[in-house]
Amino acid sequence: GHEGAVLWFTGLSGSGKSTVSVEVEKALHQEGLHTYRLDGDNVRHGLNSNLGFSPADRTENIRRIGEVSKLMSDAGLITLTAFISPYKEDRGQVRNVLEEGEFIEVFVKCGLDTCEERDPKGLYKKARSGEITGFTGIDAPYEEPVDPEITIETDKETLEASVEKIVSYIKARKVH
Ligand code: GGZ
Repeated sequence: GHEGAVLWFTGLSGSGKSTVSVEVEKALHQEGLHTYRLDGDNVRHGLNSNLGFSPADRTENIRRIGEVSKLMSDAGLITLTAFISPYKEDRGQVRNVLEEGEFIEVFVKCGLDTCEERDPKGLYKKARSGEITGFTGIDAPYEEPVDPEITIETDKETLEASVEKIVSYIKARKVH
């Protein structure tokens, strides 16, 4: 049986990937499901501490996270990942290393204007002023998912509604 799965959140900085994934994890726990969450705090400071934000480094970041997610999913966990993962091809590669139905792409859709208004770490401001370069959405690309399993719109719907969409998808999922 394949009880594990990977909820792969993708979206701009400030779109709400972390916030939503934290709340989804809480809700899944209440359903008695076992989870693990991967995000910048536990991955970019450890496993991927040798990687920056060049296109090649982002690709390698996503590849490693994909492989780790596969192991965790094999262990039966619902794994939640919260990385920008800006390249369509890189996300497609992760989908390819997982089994059919195991990869659940969650597009965290949010207008750049809203992300920039939120700017929780002041990074958009630095990117606009040129203090940092190669920032996603400003002078580095974000390639939107074409056919994601789930789309949430954090600038249009409540956090509760976004969480409910994802949790109901997981509950309805057929485990082969
Ligand atoms: C985008 C950057 C950059 C650049 C640092 N571009 O809002 P945050 O701070 O917490 O989320 C961003 C995070 C992105 O790391 P990921 O591992 O998710 O990126 S990727 O999937 O593209 O590999 C932001 C911060 O790191 N950050 N520099 N240049 N975000």
